[in-house]
Amino acid sequence: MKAPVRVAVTGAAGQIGYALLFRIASGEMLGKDQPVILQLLEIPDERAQNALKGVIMELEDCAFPLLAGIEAHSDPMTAFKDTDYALLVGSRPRGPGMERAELLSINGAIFIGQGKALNAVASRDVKVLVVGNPANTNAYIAMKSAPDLNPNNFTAMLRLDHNRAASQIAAKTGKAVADIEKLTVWGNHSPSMYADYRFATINGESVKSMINDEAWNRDVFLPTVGKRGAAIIAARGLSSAASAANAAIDHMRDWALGTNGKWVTMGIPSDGSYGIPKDVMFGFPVTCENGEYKIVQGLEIDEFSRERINFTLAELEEERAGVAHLLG
Ligand code: NAX
Repeated sequence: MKAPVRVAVTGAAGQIGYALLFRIASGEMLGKDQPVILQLLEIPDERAQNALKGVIMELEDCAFPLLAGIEAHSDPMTAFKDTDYALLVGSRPRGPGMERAELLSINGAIFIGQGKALNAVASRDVKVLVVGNPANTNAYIAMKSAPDLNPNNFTAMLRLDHNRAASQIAAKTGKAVADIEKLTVWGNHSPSMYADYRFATINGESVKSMINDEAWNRDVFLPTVGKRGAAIIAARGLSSAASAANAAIDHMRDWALGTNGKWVTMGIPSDGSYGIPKDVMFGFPVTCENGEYKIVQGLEIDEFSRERINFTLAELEEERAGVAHLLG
């Protein structure tokens, strides 16, 4: 059996946490031969800490053979100690009447603190996934607050958008979701994202030619994927949790264990590819190997795609400008 690795999860007593922790502990994220120690962070608030205690009791009661330890924390400086993986799920949701600037600055403070704590105490190879919204900008803030860590170790979750796009395409074509390859989502995890199936194939056949309907792409597919989160809130009265947890598992598993050449979507700091300014935390098509991701290069960006990419980029640039004063 391998030596245990440390996995920190923030917002551990929340909805996504509840759908996520049991799957990490059962080996679905890092493999059925990889023991894990869970380092769980919640806010110091008594109700949150009590809820966390309850979740821990349930984790214990599963008697997972791979769960080598569980810790409850209220301070990122202890929660992130030596952690190899950090899933930053907890953030402050937008309250009624809250201005965007206020949301960005409250979350700015959280992710500056967590970035600094990772910088100070996490494993030097820690892999960080930010789920808490606004995910891309929160990941950017954490990355900028951790100057001693490799910026490429900070990522944001676009995988839920990717999986949503795949499921819409499977439904439209009547094919199996597992057979869809070379799909991607560019940009921000927000309704501005650009889900792009121009390069996608199903058993080697072009999805674009199979669908052959630009109006469906523009008027049905993109709005459906972009507004799927809102549709789930409208139907369930709560935001997506199990599908978000599933996407977080997919993202980390693929990053850690590799994709065997398959494309997946990750929000990562841009290296300047496709004209996206360096450091912008942007959804790109990537492949993963040996614990590292690599942007798929050489894709043609047509006029419609450039417009959509510029639109989601402008939103991210605006968010980045909105937090610049916090980062000094
Ligand atoms: P919940 O409100 O159920 O849980 C969030 C938990 O985080 C709470 O228990 C809270 O006490 C805790 N928390 C807040 N601030 C914290 C901090 N500074 N340190 C540690 N814990 C903290 O929300 P949930 O439904 O679990 O969603 C969590 C986040 O994921 C939200 O920001 C949500 O918007 C975001 N999402 C992101 C998605 C993505 O694709 N990137 C999709 C799903 C989800 O909407």
